[in-house]
Amino acid sequence: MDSGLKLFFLFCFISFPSICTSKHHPLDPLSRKELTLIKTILNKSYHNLTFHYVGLDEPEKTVLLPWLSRPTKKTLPPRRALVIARLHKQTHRIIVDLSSCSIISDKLYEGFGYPLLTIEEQTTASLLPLSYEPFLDSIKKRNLDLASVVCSTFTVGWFGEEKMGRRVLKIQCFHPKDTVNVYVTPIEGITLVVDLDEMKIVDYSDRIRVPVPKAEGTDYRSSMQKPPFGPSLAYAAILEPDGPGFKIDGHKVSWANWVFHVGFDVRAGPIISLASIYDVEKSKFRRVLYRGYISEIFVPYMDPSPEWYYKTFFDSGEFGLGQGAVPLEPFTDCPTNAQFMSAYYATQDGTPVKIPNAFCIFQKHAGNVMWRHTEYDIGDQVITEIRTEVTLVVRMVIASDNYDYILDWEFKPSGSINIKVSLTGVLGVKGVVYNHTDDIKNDTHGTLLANNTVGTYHDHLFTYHLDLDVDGDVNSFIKNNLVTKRVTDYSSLRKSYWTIVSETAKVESEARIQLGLKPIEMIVVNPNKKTKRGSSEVVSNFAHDGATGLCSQFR
Ligand SMILES: *[C@@H]1O[C@H](CO)[C@@H](O)[C@H](O)[C@H]1NC(C)=O
Ligand SMILES: *[C@@H]1O[C@H](CO)[C@@H](O)[C@H](O)[C@H]1NC(C)=O
Ligand SMILES: *[C@@H]1O[C@H](CO)[C@@H](O)[C@H](O)[C@H]1NC(C)=O
Ligand SMILES: [Cu+2]
Repeated sequence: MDSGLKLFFLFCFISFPSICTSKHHPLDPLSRKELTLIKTILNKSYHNLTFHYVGLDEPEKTVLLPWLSRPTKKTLPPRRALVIARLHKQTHRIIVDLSSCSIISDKLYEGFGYPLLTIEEQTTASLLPLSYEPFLDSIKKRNLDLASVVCSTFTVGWFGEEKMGRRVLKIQCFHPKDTVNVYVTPIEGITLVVDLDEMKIVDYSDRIRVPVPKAEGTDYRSSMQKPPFGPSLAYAAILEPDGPGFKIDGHKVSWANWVFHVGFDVRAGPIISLASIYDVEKSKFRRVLYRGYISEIFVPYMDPSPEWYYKTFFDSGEFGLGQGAVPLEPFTDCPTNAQFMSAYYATQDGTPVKIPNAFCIFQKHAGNVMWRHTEYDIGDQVITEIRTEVTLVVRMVIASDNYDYILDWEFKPSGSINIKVSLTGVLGVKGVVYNHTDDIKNDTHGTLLANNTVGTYHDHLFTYHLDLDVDGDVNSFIKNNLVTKRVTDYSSLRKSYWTIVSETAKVESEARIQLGLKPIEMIVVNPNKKTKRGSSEVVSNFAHDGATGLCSQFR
């Protein structure tokens, strides 16, 4: 045993008690200390490993549930990390056990696709064009100022290739000369391809030439705005004389009738687990959601041209929502009454990075009414009862290139969880020759927004992983179809009415739904728990009105 190894064991031995005698909840994200430990463990066994994903290897539900019902040290699931790393142009899935400081398994990943991009490799790749001769020639030919050129990296999409190719990114560049709004100044027509494992340019094309949009009036800094959009908009302070109304204990949050766990993952961003709501009649907490997070955001642009066809981004799986989380600014990103929580992720060499204020948690006083009733029908009395709506919001903001996503998990005392996504930021635009809609000859696949500037049609499609545990983990998914009944036998004066026709999914494929304008109600029930009236006791209901509401009704 060399002295380095001895030192390492010592380190492990010393760190172990504080890490594992566990003030940690089994679902807590990896701490700074744990990330450092993982880096140390892996660097002992591998050289030149690049870390693309380091996260909690979450205990299986079947392992976690016994701990939940009897949270003792004996039932505490082992604390493990999953590391996805690149080594010699291959992808490894490595499981590290944090209590024994050992590598439990290392499997080569032989499937299609590649791990998350690291921030470092994207930054390095985006600088390559600036010293690439053919690119410099193209910039000169366009009479552009090299000092103003910045480049950005784009994933290449998948178009049915069956063999693994090279791990490549495409690069396109911008010319933000008199603006900080980079994305409205595309140098259209130039595309570079970078092999990330070699970190060099392997393909180059300068296909078309169009003017770089002038980007006049697009600087978004508030100092550049005129009222009412400029700095003159008033702020408001929220007074909570009785305190914030919620309690944070590690990663566990309790508020009103709710308790839940807030986790963080470099890929998924925020993870809400074990959300339970207090049943006053039964004097106990009953679980609603085992685990929920965004599993993917798909952003395909609707332009088949060589410069745009490949823009079919997976913002979570390719770029990492957690990796894109920004430090939230008190008083602007979140109201004055917010409290903040930090997050950690590992860089390409495994070093932990802190995202201060990655989460904010606050009571939202939106001026809404939760419930009310005015009753005139009791003799001379008029009864008016009003409950003001106060909700609890857990917020994270992800900056994903030109876009900023505001992700809110909003808990309501009524038992609803409102999952909200707001899209903001700046547009990604395409440079065109046209200055007026009447001049357009060829399809631009978007809307002409300014001279030489088209906002390309595209979608942002959000997929949520929602493992609902409605009062236990044996649940059913039911589709309540609202079906029109015609009255043809003159048994009623009504000609038609609607009724509910329920379908319970027996296998997962039966739960697939093509969302459209058909009125359906999607509910998750616990068929084993019945009310005194015989209906399923707890119901979760996905609102189907554009909002991604999730309400739990304890009937
Ligand atoms: C479009 O406007 C730009 C200035 O924004 C100008 O340089 C260019 O000549 C105009 N193109 C046409 C076709 O009018
Ligand atoms: C329009 O499309 C045609 C055929 O694809 C092409 O030859 C031509 O250069 C395009 N014109 C412009 C202004 O983009
Ligand atoms: C936009 O293009 C039109 C037509 O070519 C031109 O008259 C106008 O000056 C341009 N606007 C700007 C802001 O460059
Ligand atoms: Cu968009």
